[in-house]
Amino acid sequence: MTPSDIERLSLRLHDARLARQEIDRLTVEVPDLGLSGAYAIQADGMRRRFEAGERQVALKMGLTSEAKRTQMGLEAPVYGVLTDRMQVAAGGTIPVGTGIHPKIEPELVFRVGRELRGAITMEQAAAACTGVAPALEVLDSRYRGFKYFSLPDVVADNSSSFLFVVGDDFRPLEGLALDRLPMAMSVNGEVKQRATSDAISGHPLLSIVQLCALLAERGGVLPAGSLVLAGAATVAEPLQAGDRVELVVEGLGSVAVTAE
Ligand code: OOG
Ligand code: MG
Repeated sequence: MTPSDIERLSLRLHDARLARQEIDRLTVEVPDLGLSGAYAIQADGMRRRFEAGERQVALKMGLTSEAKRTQMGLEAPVYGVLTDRMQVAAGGTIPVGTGIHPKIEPELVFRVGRELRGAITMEQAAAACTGVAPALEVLDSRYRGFKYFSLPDVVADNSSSFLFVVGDDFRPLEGLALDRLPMAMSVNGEVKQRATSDAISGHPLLSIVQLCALLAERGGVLPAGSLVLAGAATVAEPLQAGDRVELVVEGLGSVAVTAE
């Protein structure tokens, strides 16, 4: 792929997002897209958003749970970049009409106090984290029907990022059994998804380890002060205007949001 291919394809996704218009997956036109081309398109799409004044505040891991990989028919974890403009305050409202076909999923979010890079251990990841909180990610895909795409398609589309919500109350990691936290996501008072936090990468801190490894493959680092969404513990639920969604994580607290 040439630099002009990368720009052309990232512009197509960028325009689709702004116009709320579904498009065909990129691999229809470029069957041999591959992951390195896909991350280059993702990075170019983020360049467009940064040039428009958005600021990177978080990174997300995706497809870290078996449930999600099976739901999407995809095989490996991926990452995406989240900006200040994508963050919705806890207890706030999700403007579903600004997306195409949004879905919501239960997550944990870490705050990382210092820069992390390359091959790190889980202990190093834990030591760098200044807190953990419940989080909800609202996904959207620029692709037709939000389905039947390949890993490179998802990655190029910033791993289906749209909006995210983090709990107000970050807790220190000390004393928390991070891989044994019961998580329950309810929609309009009815629990729709349940899991234990080890559904996220076997241990949610492993998501940070994997993220650093994936970033290093393309010369990237996890900047100090970043939030990291560790990946959904369960499949995502469709989100409609009027829905109130709450995630309760036993031992950690809760976060809620209302769709409008
Ligand atoms: C890809 C993004 C997955 C997660 O937490 O697993 C993700 C998708 O499902 O479209 O964010
Ligand atoms: Mg997610």
